[in-house]
Formats: sequence, structure tokens, C-alpha cells
Amino acid sequence: MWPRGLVAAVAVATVASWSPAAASDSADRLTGEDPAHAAAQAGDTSASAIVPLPDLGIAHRLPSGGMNLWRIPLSELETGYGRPQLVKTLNFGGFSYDRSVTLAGDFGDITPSDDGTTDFVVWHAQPNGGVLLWAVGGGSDTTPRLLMDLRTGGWSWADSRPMVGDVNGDGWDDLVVRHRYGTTHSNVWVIHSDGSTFGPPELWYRELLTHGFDGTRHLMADIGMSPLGTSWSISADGWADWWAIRPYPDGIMVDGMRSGAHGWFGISNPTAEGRTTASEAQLRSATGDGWSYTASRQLVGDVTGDGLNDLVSVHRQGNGGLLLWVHLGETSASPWQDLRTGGWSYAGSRQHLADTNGDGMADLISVHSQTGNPGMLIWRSLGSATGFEAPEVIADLKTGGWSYSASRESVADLYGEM
Ligand SMILES: [Ca+2]
Ligand SMILES: [Ca+2]
Ligand SMILES: [Ca+2]
Ligand SMILES: [Ca+2]
Repeated sequence: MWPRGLVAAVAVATVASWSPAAASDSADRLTGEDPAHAAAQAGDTSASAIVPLPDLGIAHRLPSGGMNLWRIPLSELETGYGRPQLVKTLNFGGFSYDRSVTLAGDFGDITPSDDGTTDFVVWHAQPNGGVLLWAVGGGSDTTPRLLMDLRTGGWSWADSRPMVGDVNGDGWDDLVVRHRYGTTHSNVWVIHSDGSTFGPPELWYRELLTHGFDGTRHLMADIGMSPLGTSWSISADGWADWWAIRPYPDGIMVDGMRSGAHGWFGISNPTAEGRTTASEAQLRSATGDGWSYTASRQLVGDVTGDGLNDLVSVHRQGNGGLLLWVHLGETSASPWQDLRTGGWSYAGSRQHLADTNGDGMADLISVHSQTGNPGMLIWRSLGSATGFEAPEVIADLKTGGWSYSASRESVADLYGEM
């Protein structure tokens, strides 16, 4: 059974689009729960009232080399929408912005006071080259907890790339770590969270490196689509699956692999065989017409609102601006937002997807550098079924010591019950 915590009452912000009745309502933040998960519970009539309350989790470099951890509520249904809140200052104990990777998510009740706001997992380099895994939980107790000591056993900070995904659909985010294995393969490890503790790393996959260790991009998100040229479909099941975006002649190729109940991705005994057509299915491709692996980056989220995740490409344009595309067809992409003008910069921005108004459609979050100051603006482009609407600023971080180049962020998928 999974825990269901009604932890912190979150008052709904009074926003113009909300009726007074709704504005007087409140949302109870949930931990370890998501809509797919809730829908699977027989007799649970609350499933339809669960709304996304995503946080943007930001790590910001301090002059000392340490970091501040911030959260920005991204849902307009929540008090504090768009306002940065300092979660923890890590300027002690050797914490280093440059020697760590910071991942936001709902990993568990890290402390007894965990309120379901974003947890931060910090994958931190050690002097011997290994890794310590720390967590800072949501709520009042933000003292870092040591989750795992990976200073031995062959673990290497330099040779590892941690990611977040709920690979078994229990509502708790798990850690997925690609680790270099020789020169031709990487091992993909899963560190499960059960909501209170993290299990030992499990080897789930041995990936053939088609373009070197860092020559492909990987995402963790539920897949629900048909592989290229097939009539069968990978079913959306709420379990985060493996996406690999690869350079391809004159464009990109996107492979996917499904998480399974018995070992990952249907592979119970990883071997040195690596990628086979049986293990990784080709999902989407985009070639010609200027498509480029190096001039694009990819996101996954449900931008069409049908409950199935979509693949989104952010693509650099000749003038330095960007266009957003959604890969609706196997080999065709549809333009979703035109940011070629207006000062938009592909190189000077970072993008994320999150549903910020609870309508079931993912909205675009853009963190954009500024000319003339080191700070940034955070923009939202509301999603509609056919595109993103005009971007609007939700957080002005041009001043106050904010730095675009000395910060990084990710979205924590969190939920509340209205
Ligand atoms: Ca938590
Ligand atoms: Ca999980
Ligand atoms: Ca969709
Ligand atoms: Ca939305």
C-alpha cells in the first residue's frame, strides 16, 4: 500500500480566472500520489479532484562555492505562485554547486515534517571520485539527510549522470543513474524510493553507446504511443519509461523502452548485447528541413491534453531565436510556438514543461538570461490544444543577486487534492 498524506493545507491564490467559490477552497498537498496512481485505487472518488502543484526547484551558486536551494511554486492554484522561496543554504560541510547535480522531485517523506513540497536530491562528488547521495526534504526540517554512501563499489561522480523518474508508478520518484561502463556501454541503475528509504542500486539495463557516453540525451517519462511503422502501441501506465534522443543522419531519432514489472524495460538479465530492436523501440524521427541534434533539445509532457505524453523539441533558428515543435506524427512535427523574434535566445534560455493551471495541458516554462545584467526572467506560455499562448513573465529575477549562468533548475511533479 502506498501512503497518502494530507500534510499541508495550501490556500488557493485568488486569481482573476477563478471564481470566488474556488478561491475560498483549499488544496491539500499530497505526497507519493499522482493522478495515474490515484485512478488505480478502487473506490477512490477523489481521483478527479487531484491537481498538479509543480514546483520549480532551483540550485543557485554561492560566491563561497556552496549553493542555495530555492523552490518556486509553478501552479497558479497555489499561494506563492511565481515567488521564490529559499529552502536551504548549503554553505557548509563541503557542499559544492560545481561538484554536484541537484534533482527536484517527490522522493519521499524525507523528514517527519515533510510537507510534500519539492525534495532535492543532491548527487555529490567526493574527494576520492565517488559519490554521496544527500536529500533535502520539503517542509520545515531542511537539514540534509545522507541517503547513500557510494564512495566505493566503483561509483564515479565524473562517469555518472543521474535522472529522476517514477519507474514503478507508486507515486514516489526514483533515481535513475547512467554510469559509464567501459568505452562501449553504460549501465543504467535504478535506486528505488519507497517513500521512506532508498533501496540499493539495481542494475536494470546495459546500454550500447551509439554516440559515446554524452552523445545522446535521455529523459524519463511515461510512454504511450506506437513505435515507428507498427500498429501496436506502448500503453501509458503511469510508469516512467526510458527515452533516448540520438543524432541521426540529417536530424534526430528517438528511441523508447518501457519499464516493466519484472526487471526494467523487459530485460530481466542485462547482457553486453546492448541496444537491440527488441529492447529499444524507435518512436519518433525528424530529419531534413534543418533538423539538428546539436541545435535542439527535447522535453516530454502532455501538451495536447489527451493524457498521453508528447515529445517536444526546442530548436535553434538561424537568427539565434527558437521554434518549439511537437512530434505528433512518427516523422512529422507541428510548430507549437514561434520565438524567433522578440529577443528570444536559444543559447540564452532553458525550457521545462509543467501544468501550471490544472487544465491537463502542459505549459511551457522558459528561464531566460538578460542582456545587461546577470539575472533572469521566468516566463510561462500557457498550453492550448494546438500551441502555446504568448509568453508572460511569472517571476522577475533580474535583480536580487540572481544569476542565470550560476543557477540550474528542474521541475518537481507534485500534486494536491482540491
Ligand atoms: Ca518529500
Ligand atoms: Ca517509484
Ligand atoms: Ca498528449
Ligand atoms: Ca496547463
